[in-house]
Amino acid sequence: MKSRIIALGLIAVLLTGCSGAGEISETVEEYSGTYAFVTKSEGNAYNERMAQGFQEVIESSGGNCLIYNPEEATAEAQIEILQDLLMQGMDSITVAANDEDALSSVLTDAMEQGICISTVDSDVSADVRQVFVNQASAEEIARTLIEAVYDITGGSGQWAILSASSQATNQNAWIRAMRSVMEEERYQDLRLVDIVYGNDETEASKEKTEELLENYPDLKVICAPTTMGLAAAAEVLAEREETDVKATGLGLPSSMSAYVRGEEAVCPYFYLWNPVDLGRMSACVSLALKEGTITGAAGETFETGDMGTIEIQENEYGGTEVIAASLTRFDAENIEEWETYF
Ligand code: RAM
Repeated sequence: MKSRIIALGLIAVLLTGCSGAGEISETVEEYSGTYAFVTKSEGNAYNERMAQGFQEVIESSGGNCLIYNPEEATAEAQIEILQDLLMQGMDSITVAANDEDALSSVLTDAMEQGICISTVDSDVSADVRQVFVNQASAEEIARTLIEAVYDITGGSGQWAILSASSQATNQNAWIRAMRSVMEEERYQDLRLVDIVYGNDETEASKEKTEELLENYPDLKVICAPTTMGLAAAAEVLAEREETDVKATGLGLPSSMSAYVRGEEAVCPYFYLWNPVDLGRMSACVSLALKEGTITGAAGETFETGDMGTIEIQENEYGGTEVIAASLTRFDAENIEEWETYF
């Protein structure tokens, strides 16, 4: 998983592309076109790593890459950027959505203009994108996190979720999946007492953590399925020497290394996939959509160099997806190995 270089084969392809220009049989030596990537928000190292992977593959393949980081993790901020991109006329747009439905209108316009549309990290509704580049299944993420909560609490007691924004498609899918895993017999003594939203902002997430600690004196674990939230929760817990509350969730090794070491570690362990690889996979999808080697239909395949031949699958919430990564556990043993990568 570490630092993969995707050497996209510069192969002969039959160009059909999203523009629906008809079938032009042509041998291309290099990819071309302009590929925009819209993250959830600025100031989030996870988004930067993902964009870095995307840019690396697009540019090394001969494409022009434009990265946009909205000022806030809101649908409104993304819509403004997307409207601008439509005026400029892109070949491809990839977005990590802050809202499942609110981008529908602008993405419909984009598709009507013949722009290739894909999502990554956080999806929109299936009819306004061709394919979703998913980090891992919601079920895998939910099961892994609930099992961590079970383990760290000792199998019983109160826990809470510190999420990102309340509209984020990925966060809501994971929370839904967590609720369903929680129904299993094994987890009956765990009590989810609250779900709070820190909007992927450090200060807001710290405030929400403080509120949880105040409102639930018997709280044992805060599970944050967001890298910004987990780092903020860990910071608050580390500052409060008297608390026994622990944090776990999805985090970046680079922002969590201060919190996983030692017996009193506020975060015994956490999980993530490689965000750079997620961005690289997303770029491969955008290139293949643009060149017309795929349309986003289930069963289609495309080449990614060292990530192998990838097959597009049905997505459980509609439309199709590519599963890009798998979860790695990070703890005191392996954090040093990873913290310089992402
Ligand atoms: C945050 C974002 C992102 C999520 C990661 C784990 O940076 O909310 O969407 O996938 O955490």
